[in-house]
Amino acid sequence: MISLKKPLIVLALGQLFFSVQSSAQEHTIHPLTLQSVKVNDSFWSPKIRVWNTVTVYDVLDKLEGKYEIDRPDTKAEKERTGHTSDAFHNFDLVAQGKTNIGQHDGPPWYDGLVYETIRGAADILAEYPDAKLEKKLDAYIDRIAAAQAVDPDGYLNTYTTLTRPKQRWGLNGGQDRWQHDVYNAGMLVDAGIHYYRATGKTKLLSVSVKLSNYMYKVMGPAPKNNVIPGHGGPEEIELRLYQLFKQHPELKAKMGAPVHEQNYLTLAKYWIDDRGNHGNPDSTYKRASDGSYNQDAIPVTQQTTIEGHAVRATLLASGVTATALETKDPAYIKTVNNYWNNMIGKRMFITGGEGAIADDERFGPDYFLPEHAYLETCASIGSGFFSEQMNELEADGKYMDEFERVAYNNLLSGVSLSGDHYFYENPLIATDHNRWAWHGCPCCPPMILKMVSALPQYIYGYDDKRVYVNLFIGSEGKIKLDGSDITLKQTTGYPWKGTTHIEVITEKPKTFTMNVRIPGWAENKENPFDLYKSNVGSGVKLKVNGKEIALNQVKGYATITRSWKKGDVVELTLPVQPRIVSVNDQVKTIKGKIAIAAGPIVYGFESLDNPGVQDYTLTANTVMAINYKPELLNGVNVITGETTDKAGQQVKFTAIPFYSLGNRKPSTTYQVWMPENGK
Ligand code: FUB
Ligand code: ZN
Repeated sequence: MISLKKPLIVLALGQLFFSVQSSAQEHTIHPLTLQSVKVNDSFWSPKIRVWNTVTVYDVLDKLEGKYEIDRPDTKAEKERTGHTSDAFHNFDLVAQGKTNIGQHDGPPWYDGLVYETIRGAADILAEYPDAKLEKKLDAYIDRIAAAQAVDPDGYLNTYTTLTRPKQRWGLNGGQDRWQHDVYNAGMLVDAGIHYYRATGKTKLLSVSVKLSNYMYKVMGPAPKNNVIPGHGGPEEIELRLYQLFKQHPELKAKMGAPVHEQNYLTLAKYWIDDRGNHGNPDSTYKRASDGSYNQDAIPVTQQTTIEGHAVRATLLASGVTATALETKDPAYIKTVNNYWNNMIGKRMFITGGEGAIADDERFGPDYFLPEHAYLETCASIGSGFFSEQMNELEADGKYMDEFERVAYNNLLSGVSLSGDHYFYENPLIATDHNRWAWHGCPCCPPMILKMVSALPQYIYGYDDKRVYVNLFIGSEGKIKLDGSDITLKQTTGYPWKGTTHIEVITEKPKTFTMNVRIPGWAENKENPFDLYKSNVGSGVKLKVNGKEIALNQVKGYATITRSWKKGDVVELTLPVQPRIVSVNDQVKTIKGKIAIAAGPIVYGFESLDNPGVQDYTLTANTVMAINYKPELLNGVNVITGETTDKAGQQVKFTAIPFYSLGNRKPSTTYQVWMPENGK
């Protein structure tokens, strides 16, 4: 049984098409716009259909309070208030001018979860127009704008207004770490940007501008107030607001408020640089330290390890990386490398999970990787966003290896195959671990929506001379490279099969470099720091137009430079076959245990297929078979083999992808790591 040691609930599209692809610089990678990628993939497309038709509506309905009670926390909340928690009702109360009424539905960050869901939904709309969804979102946006309109400064955080209006931003004895004023504001701005990019509509963006202007006015070096976000994330978003207006100055006139985009960059940098600066206790410019929990014990550029609340830490890390990309500040670049190296080299779980410790939902110490770890879905997603940003900064395939690990494992496990039940914790061993319909702290479903809707952008990338194939997902990506329109068309059976074809479509022959990521696991480098080890032999092959070519690798990518003409095809073969993964000797918590993976997918053993699994051992050189079962769990590769139980009896085992565990009844007992036979 999973237990939370400390329950956290203390409760004109065409114009946009190429427009963000203009400032290419060598060796910083740019992702594509959502409108320039179309996914058509046997693994992802059916899932995307479920997320677009079930999950996004499910999350919005549940945020409206339409959820089944299947947990003690949602039950207790309903008993306390007499109703289910409706996030939109909070906005309506504020719009009616209510304040200080001691009543607010859901956690203080409920507004933020609405905005995050709107961001995810906006990205869905950018790829898959859906008039019904857009109408629904427009109606929510009207209610949000109405709530902001009652405040002359444009302030908006329903929790603070309804329960402690004198403590905006955590000032006057409040605590932003709890109130989430700045976090919620950041998520609002993010939603405004994404909704504009998807639909061209500016209402939510204008709300975002007013709120950002207000934050810029009240937060900053003295004589302003010493305020940092009580939860990382807003740093990256204010930077995005700055970038949006830099790219589209014509938008400023539509905001109904002044736009000085430089202020948003200043604010983002202030929120990074002010961490660790608690002010002189005798001055008015002071605040309580949020400690390492909120990455605030010491200045960011002095932080050499990734610490504290794992969602806060990974979102801050992503924000510092994005700011480093913009400013090229060497101190930021050094810091984010330190964060990433520590996270991936010493604290990451085999499924891409992050945050070992339930208490405070924190990163644990180095090499502390217990099977029962907490591993919040949001933390893994935060680390995925961070890794993607690192790849944009450093152009090194190892970052996308770790993005991919998250995507195929700890991200997908967070949502049921039916698309309407969710995991908060994703431990590597569990009994009676069930996805829930709704949670007292339902932060993970909106994060899942944000990541799955953004993911197509990261399949390809480009700089001024090169295109990058980062992920193996059937798709078409349109790239403007050095003045030429290039389309890359990918077909693949990945992750179940190892062969991918990438067709180049270009009007005229053009010389450029195509960088194709070669995953570390395919070359016996399970982890760049040897935190995990595996050996799948040699099976990577690369062909151009049917002819094998030498693997010329630079920083995790096979590079192919030639004059490309329409119809040229690159064929990549990766050894997607079962492999045994072991762990670095420094990891005492899973000493003597091994796990199974194939391609990017980590496998687990569910008691339904493996009665008595708790007594199994595994032999490192066991012979394993891998077969696709279309009728099982919406179609998965299953790994089978023979081993012995602790009594020495021969037993057959069946392993299924980690992400698919817990989708069948009645079994929800599973484990990933197995004691190695003889160890
Ligand atoms: O604080 C908002 C969200 O609630 C965090 O990101 C989650 O970890 C949960 O604590
Ligand atoms: Zn979460």
